[in-house]
Amino acid sequence: MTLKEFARDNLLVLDGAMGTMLQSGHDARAVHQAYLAAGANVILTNTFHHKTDEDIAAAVQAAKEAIGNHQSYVALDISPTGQLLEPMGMLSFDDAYAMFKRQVLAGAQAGVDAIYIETMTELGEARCAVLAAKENCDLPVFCTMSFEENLRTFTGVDIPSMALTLGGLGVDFIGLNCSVGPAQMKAMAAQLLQWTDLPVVIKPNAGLPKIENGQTVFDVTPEVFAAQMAEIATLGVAGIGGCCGTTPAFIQAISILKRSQKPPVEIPAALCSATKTVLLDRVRVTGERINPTGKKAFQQALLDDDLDYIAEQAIEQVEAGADILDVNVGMPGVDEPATMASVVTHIQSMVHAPLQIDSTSPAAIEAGLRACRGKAIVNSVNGEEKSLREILPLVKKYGAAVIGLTLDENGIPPTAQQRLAIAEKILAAALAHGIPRQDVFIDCLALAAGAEQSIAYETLHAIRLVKEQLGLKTTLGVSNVSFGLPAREKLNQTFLALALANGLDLPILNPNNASMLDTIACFHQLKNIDINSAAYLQRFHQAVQDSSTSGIAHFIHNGLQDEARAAAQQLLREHEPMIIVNEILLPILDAVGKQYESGAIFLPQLLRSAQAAKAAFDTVKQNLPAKDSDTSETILLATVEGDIHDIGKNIVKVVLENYGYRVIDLGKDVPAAHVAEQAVQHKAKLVGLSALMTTTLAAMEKTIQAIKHASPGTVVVVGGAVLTPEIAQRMGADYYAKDAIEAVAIAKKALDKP
Ligand code: THG
Repeated sequence: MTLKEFARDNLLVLDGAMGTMLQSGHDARAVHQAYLAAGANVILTNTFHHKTDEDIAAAVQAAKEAIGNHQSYVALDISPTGQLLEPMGMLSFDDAYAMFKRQVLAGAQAGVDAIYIETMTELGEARCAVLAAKENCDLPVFCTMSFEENLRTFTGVDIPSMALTLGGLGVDFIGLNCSVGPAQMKAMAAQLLQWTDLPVVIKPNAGLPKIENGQTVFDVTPEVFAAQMAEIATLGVAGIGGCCGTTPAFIQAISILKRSQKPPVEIPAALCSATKTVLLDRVRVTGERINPTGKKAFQQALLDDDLDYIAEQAIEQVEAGADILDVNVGMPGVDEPATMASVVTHIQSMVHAPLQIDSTSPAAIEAGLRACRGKAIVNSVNGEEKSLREILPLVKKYGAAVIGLTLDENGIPPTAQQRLAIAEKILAAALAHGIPRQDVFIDCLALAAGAEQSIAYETLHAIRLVKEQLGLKTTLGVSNVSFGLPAREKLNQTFLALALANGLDLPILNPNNASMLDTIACFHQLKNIDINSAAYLQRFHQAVQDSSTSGIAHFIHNGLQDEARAAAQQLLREHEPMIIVNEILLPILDAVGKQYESGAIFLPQLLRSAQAAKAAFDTVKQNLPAKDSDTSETILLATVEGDIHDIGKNIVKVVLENYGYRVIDLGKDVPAAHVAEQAVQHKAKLVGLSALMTTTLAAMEKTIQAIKHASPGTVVVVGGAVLTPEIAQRMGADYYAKDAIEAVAIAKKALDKP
């Protein structure tokens, strides 16, 4: 029986923690045997770190030997790269893909039963790993991500966005692992089950970490774990297991649980980025401005590869009220697939809005879909056989939605009935490719009323027919209607109102035209979608709007480096450098930090803002007297020995630097003695240490002792996923920082004392 067949009727019992078991003296095969004896029927290979092909082959071999003739399965464990992908970090999509592909090929070659991608916190990286698995083997693919108690990963991914995106890519099992215990994970599991039809696997930690007799332990016993997992099992999950802190006793205790039927769910029609899911439960605006048509400045930006100019268009439209952004980069002289990929990548680090990939080139569409970190819309297919044949497989493969234009080999038909017939044909083709009905949006095509007045109104009729007869969502490039006429905005606004009344869901328009968004706000009020007129009142009651969309605060908030640099240059004409730093830049950074702490923005925005602030800061620093700019104290950072996961440390580095501190980064997997020696050599007043894994907490403690021994005056701050303030204190650290913003506050305290 294959793993997928087995999983249809049986509860998958996965194994528990590997690292801590290995530390207590077992070899990998003995750990596997202990979990199998406890009742596990799926075991994960000892490959959490990226290993050589030989290591992977040996790890798979050990797992297979342990299984012998148990009715059990071996899954290849694949973990995050430990680096952030571009543009947030330095790792390119292609390099990350190559790393995952190598692991998948080695595992498949060694004969695993499944690929198990786990502990992911960045949706772009999870997608990259899933694509590498799907494109290089035929094995079932698991993908599980790690959410914190606020139901987001540390890069801001939310559960609906994960479910929509990974489900669309065709993973076979989806789930949650690590970060919290079963008590905290239950709410996460319930939300995930609302957003997916896929079998769900849940692998929490043994509660939350605490210190006992100088050791890090987790606070839940096997009995309590099993009781809490029983509640999760009754929700209808397909697999259960344990992550950090769990042992064979935990797996034994849950192995008696039975599979409960998952109640069927209706997954809402929705699109998403990595951090935001947009429900299609009302009119949603697609911003059309990222498009070179008729715009000299935009065309020049494309030719110059000026991504910040394009990002500014994205930010402006979202601030004006766009829910989705159309991205079109097609023009002569531009390598459309490459440009589509880089523009999509860049925009995504600046705004949360889902994207619509607008191109007639299948290669450009695929490049855009590959780079996209969420569930996108493909704009578009039409009724021509060639279009359907080339585009629909891409839509299916990447789990996107798709716009169907009601035209075919004979052009745009004049009557609504003929356009309905093309819509039907497109729908049938989409369904045949396995694209769900709710992901097909029909564009009945607005024509220029000045040129084709006799049939312009027919578009409205076609929208109604598509709505009533096919029940599909509709989209429309509204401003086509006024082409070549005066008073375009008035005609557009009236046409929009009529189209909404006939069932238009996704108008494509310029959101900077406030009158168009006014019309939509009014429509929602009249349609009783805007309950208690809340949005209406917010839009029209606010007398004075904040008009500060220029200036350095805006540029830093939106992560626009070139603009921030130019604005700093401008400020230098009017203010002293130290005034700019202390009274303008630092307060802006503090405001950004507060937004991050409150969950208003996420890690990608924080990093972009920090980088823009650094650009401004560097500009100002060139004008500081040498003495002033050299007084900054040195901070040492290191990820402790045995740990290669240094994302957290890298983020802290960027943010500290942008507050003007001099940071020396010792890297990852750094021996205690080396950190201590460097602390002495640089007379460091502050050292920051990070560790991601429970197994490296001992190395962290040893490093703290070495620093304190060699340089008693040095202050030590620690951070990392498995740490708590309590553990930090027990280890002898002076401070615990839960994130980069706290690290800055601590640096201020430790270094800036008068
Ligand atoms: N249906 C679908 N997709 C579409 C369209 C559609 N994508 C492209 C287009 N139509 C919608 N997008 C745009 C983008 C740019 C402009 C208009 C529509 C545009 N307008 C000004 C003009 O017409 O001269 C340019 C000047 C300016 O705005 O500054 O360029 O129908 N599915």
